[in-house]
Amino acid sequence: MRLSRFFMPILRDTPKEAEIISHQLMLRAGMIRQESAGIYSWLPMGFKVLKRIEQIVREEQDRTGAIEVLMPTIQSADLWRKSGRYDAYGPEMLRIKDRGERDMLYGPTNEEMITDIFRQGVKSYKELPRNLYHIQWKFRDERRPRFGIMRGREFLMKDAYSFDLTAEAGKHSYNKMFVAYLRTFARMGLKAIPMRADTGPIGGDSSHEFLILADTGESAVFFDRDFYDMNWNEFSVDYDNVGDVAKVVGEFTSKYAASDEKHDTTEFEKRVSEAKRMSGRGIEIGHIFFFGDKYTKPLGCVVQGPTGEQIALQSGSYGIGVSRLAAAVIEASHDTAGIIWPMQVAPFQVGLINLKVGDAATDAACADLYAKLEKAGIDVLYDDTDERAGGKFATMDLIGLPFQLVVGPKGLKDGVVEVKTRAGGAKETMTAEAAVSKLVEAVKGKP
Ligand code: P5A
Repeated sequence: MRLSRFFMPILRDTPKEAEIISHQLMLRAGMIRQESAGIYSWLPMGFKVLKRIEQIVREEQDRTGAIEVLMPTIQSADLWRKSGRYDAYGPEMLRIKDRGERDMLYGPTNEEMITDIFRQGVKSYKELPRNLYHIQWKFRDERRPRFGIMRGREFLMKDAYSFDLTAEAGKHSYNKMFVAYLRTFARMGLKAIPMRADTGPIGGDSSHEFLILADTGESAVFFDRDFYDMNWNEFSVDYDNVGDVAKVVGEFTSKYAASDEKHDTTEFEKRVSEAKRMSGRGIEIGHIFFFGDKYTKPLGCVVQGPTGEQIALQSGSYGIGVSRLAAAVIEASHDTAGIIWPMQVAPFQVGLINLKVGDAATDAACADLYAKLEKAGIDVLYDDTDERAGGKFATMDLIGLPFQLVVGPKGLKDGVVEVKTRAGGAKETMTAEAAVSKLVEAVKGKP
C-alpha cells in the first residue's frame, strides 16, 4: 500500500480523553474513531489488525475441531424468557422493539440462541461431542464504557459453545478450549495467565479467565511467580488425547492464580512461598465457563442416550475479546515512540521509507524494493509522501510496523539501504538485495 493513497489519519498530539496508553496510541495511529460512548469505527489500520487477530483466533478454534457458524446480532426475547435471563440480565442488555412491538435485543452473548440451534439439529448421542463458535459483534450497555475499545459497548467477541453427553466429556471440551486459549494468546506474543473466576451472569460452577498483566488492567490479580517460567511457546497437543490435554491444563491450574473476586489470602499464603507471591493488575482477554445443563434443560436441548432415555446435554461457553485484544497487545508492547506490533498481528510487516521523493534513483530503488517485497507476499506500507524525513520516522515508529526499510540518495550512492527493527531499534545497513532476503526470511521464515 502506498501511503499517498492510504487513509491513515495520524494525530500528532495525544487526545485528552484517552486515559490509557493503548487508547492514546490507537487514536494517534488512526486505527479507530469514537462514534458514541463505547462505539467505534475501525479505520483501515485498525481493521487490518482486527482481522489478523480474528484469523489467529479462528485458526486455533478450528484446530480443536470447533465448527464456525454465524448468528445474528439481533435476537428475539423469547428464548431469553425461557432461560430466565431476560429479566436477570439487567440494564446492560440493549432492549429493542421492532415495528410489530415484539421484544428484541442486541445480543450480549449467545448461549440461548446456540442451544436452540443445536436442540433442533441434534437427535442422538452419536452426534456428540460438538463445539460451535462464531465471531460476531456484541452489545453490552456498560455502565462505564472506557479505555477505548478495551471496554466498549459494542465489541467483537469469539464465542464458542460445547455440547457433550456427560459432565466428564464436557470437562474434556472445556480443557480443549483452555489449551487453545494458551496457544491463541501465545501466537499474539501474550502471556495470558489462567485464573479461577466468578461466573457472573453466564452462570455455572467452573470458570477461568485469562488475564495479561498490565498496570492499566481493571482487575487486581494474585499469582505464583512460577508462571513466569512456564512454557508459553506454541506447544502442540493432540486434542483427541484426553490425558495429554488434561496434563497441560493441570500444569497451569496447579499453580495459584486468582483475580480479586476469587482471591483467598489464606490459601495464597498457604500454597505460595512469600518470595513467590506476586500481585499486580490484569486485563481479561478470555473467559471460559462450564455450566452443565443450565441452558440445555430449560431450552429442551436433549438427545436420546444409549439406552433410549432423554438426556439434557452438558455444555460450556468460551469467550475471547477479539476487539479488546487489539488494545491488550498494545498495552503489552509499546515504547515512548509508539506501538511495537508483534509480527503475527502487525497491519503491515514492513514500512518502506523513501527519504527523497522526486529523486529518480531513490524513487526507482524504492519501486523495485516495494515490488519485490510484495511479490514475496509481504505486506508493505510504502511512505512515498513528500513529508520531511523526521516526520516519516516519527510516523513509522508510532504505527509500529515490525521493520522499517529506509532508502535515501546518500546510502544509494554507497550501494546500501537501512533496515531498522522496531522492537529494540537495531539498525543495519546492507545492499538492497540483502535487505530483501533478510526481510523475507524474518517475515516468512527460512526458505
Ligand atoms: C463466554 C462466551 C461470555 O460472554 N458467553 C459467550 C461467555 N463471557 S464474558 O466474559 O462475559 O465475555 C467474554 C470476553 O469478551 C470480552 N469482553 C469485552 N470486550 C470489550 N468490551 C467489553 N465491554 C467486553 N465485555 C467482555 C472479554 O475479553 C471477555 O473475556
